[in-house]
Amino acid sequence: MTRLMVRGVEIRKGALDGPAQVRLIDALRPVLKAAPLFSPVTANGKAMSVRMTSAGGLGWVSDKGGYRYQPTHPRGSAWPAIPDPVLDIWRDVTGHDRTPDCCLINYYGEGAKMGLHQDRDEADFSWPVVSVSLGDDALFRIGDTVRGGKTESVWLNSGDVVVMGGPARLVYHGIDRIRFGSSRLLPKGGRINLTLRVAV
Ligand code: MD6
Ligand code: FE
Repeated sequence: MTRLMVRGVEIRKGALDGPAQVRLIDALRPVLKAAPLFSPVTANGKAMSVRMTSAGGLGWVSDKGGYRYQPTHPRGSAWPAIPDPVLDIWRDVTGHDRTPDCCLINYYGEGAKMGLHQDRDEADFSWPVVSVSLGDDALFRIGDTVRGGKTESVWLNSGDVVVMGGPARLVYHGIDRIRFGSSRLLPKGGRINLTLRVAV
């Protein structure tokens, strides 16, 4: 594993080896079955190209009513528990025993991307946000804590772990594009990104 620091964000390249990535996908399969991916709509009525779901006590949703953490999937059921291998990564990386409230699961199919944003719907920014990349390569753009600042981009590969904490907790970031079909981890291609957050 090599540690890269990009604008204060820690990128652990190759943090998870192939078998660990397969174990994660296996652990996510029942989660996706219990809480199917859905296409969130932003407050201005546009559908996001990324499909989402969550695990944990709280999930992140966005719809006409705005975006928020809530205890149920849009279909009304409680979110499934965060799988143990995912919690192990959180503990490993943060050293904290407090488990995250939310594991947001983002799926990028061909052409999907995510605009520059800050993760600021959580109550306490002293907790880091930890993310795990699985599947296709993605071009991750990292900016400043204010909109419009200088940005730097880095390719995230399957098995990379990103830690956004400390002074970089509120930097703008997004995914410009993925290289669809670059990985064979997911049978139908695409990319899964998990983000672990303490929300309340
Ligand atoms: C993605 N990641 O990798 C989008 N947020 O698909 C994020 O939005 C993100 O990687 C907070 C912390 C780490 C991240
Ligand atoms: Fe984010």
